[in-house]
Amino acid sequence: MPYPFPAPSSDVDAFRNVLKKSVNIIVVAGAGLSAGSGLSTFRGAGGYWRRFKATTLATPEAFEKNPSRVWQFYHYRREFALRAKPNAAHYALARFTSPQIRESICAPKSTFTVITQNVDGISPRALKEVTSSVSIPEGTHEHPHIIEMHGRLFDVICAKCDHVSWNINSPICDALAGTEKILEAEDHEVNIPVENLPRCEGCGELARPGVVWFGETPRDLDLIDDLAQNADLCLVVGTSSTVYPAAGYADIVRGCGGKVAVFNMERTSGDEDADFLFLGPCEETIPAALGIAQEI
Ligand code: BV8
Ligand code: ZN
Repeated sequence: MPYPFPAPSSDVDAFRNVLKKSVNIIVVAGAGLSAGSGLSTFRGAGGYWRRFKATTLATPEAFEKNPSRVWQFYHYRREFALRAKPNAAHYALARFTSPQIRESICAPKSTFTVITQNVDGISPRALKEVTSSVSIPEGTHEHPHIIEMHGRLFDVICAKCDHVSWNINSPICDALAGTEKILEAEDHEVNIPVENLPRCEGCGELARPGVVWFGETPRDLDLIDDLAQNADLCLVVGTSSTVYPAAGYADIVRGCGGKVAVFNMERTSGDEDADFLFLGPCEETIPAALGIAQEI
């Protein structure tokens, strides 16, 4: 049944009507979701760490060539992510995970999954906090509430034996302590010997951050493809839609007859094809569009 809405509309009532008819809803989120929590994004001013483009450090080659530098980059992001607080957009999406809350907003028996490109762990933290006030059934492997498709900053994996450990130690090792304060390009770069970098708790080999680097295969691709093909509605939140395969899911949803709503501070590639476009800080536009109160 065709929806008679010109695209992209920023008509919240029209969006709510689509929500009302939507059964399977997904979110594709990016760094902009956590910008309101003080975390830098990958593009624009935030796209650089010291004199390095963040995307150039998020590669196996960069780690191979200079594990000290790459670990200092991820140590810096761990320290900021540990101190960051979920914002109103994280909480609104977390509350929307509650079937009871969705009952009055979406179609009966609706499903909702957040697919995030963010490795900061803030969406899972917001969800954990919210479960103290609203009933949310446990997520399952088949139906997780959140899919961290680019991995997790606080997972530490072994390049040799695949041992994975969850590590929120701050600092993660003594040699990295204080290096998060070295920001200026010209500042002397500390070259930490590999034996003093994070080691695998299993075999003692050099460990790496549990994130998906460029050229590596993202997580749960089959599950995500299924969700995209069965989604009635996809909320694209705080992403420049430039990194694949994440940037391709909105097209898949639209190609399968679903609707797409983009939430971003600015126009982004492909948003002209969306059905809805809500410009502004998502920590304001998401709670407003979903009609979910700000407090947890
Ligand atoms: C792969 C983890 C093979 C590490 C990351 C097709 C075409 C071209 C290239 C490719 C292609 N397919 C694959 C590629 C190569 C590559 C790629 O896409 N390159 C790009 C640069 C062209 N992709 C890969 O290598 C992927 N792997 O393809 O493997 C494969 C493929 C399929 C099946 C099997 C195998 C792996 C990519 C993952 C890399 N790892 N992160 C780490 O975090 O360090 S990517 C990383 O960068 C983030 O996770 C995120 O994905 C991306 C950054 O993008 P955004 O999150 O969107 O952030 P950005 O700063 O760009 O934008 C922020 C937006 O928010 C802005 O629009 C801004 O306006 C907005 N905003 C800001 N504040 C707010 C806001 N919006 C609302 N409210 C606010 N307050
Ligand atoms: Zn190991």
